[in-house]
Amino acid sequence: MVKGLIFDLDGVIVDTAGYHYLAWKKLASEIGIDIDEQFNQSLKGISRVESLDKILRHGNKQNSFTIEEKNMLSERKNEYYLKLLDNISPKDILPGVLDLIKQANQYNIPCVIASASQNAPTILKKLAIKHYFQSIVDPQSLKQGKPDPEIFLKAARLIDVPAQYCVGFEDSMAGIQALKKARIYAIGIIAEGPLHEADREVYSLTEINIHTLIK
Ligand code: B16
Ligand code: MG
Repeated sequence: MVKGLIFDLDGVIVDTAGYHYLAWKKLASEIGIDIDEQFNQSLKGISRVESLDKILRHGNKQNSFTIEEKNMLSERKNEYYLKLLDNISPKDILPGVLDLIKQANQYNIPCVIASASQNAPTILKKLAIKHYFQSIVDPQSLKQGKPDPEIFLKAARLIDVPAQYCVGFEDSMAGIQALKKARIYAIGIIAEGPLHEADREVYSLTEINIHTLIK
């Protein structure tokens, strides 16, 4: 019986991976590194700092910048990303999301966001759905990113529901692994490729029936 719903953001509620990609590509090209869409897949669910480190390693420039310079590069990428986010609105909410969170609210099943994105509150406001969520995990409060289970265990604590009574929705491999380590039932939203480690794979949240979850 499910008593709490835990949502990843990018790739589950809204598809912002393309905007992350454009912003990283611009930043990377400014420092002489080329990234393609396939490489971008490996950045899904990974924090901003880790993403930059991966890009620098990809371009063999892992020792070319000081910590201060890397902070400036991350901030610059975020400025590019935020500019691109100007375009998003409720029409970008992925299929099935609104019905699911509205129904969960009706049945008093708390919903919580467990995203690596520091921009989650801004994005949820732009989508006009922030009020459906009881809580948002602050990714800066975490010691480890996904695939460590910390973010999902914290999400379950924030809504005061034991992990075994929660369901988590994720689109990244790192996120599915984190859910499994937290012993949370993992539903994988398939975009590019399969998420075989998930307990269940769906193409969109339209396939999720709240009544089946909570009975
Ligand atoms: P920000 P999720 C993740 O969101 C993205 O998948 C990942 O590509 C991004 O680097 C990360 O958020 C950090 O985002 O730069 O906005 O803090 O999938 O965990 O919701
Ligand atoms: Mg995601």
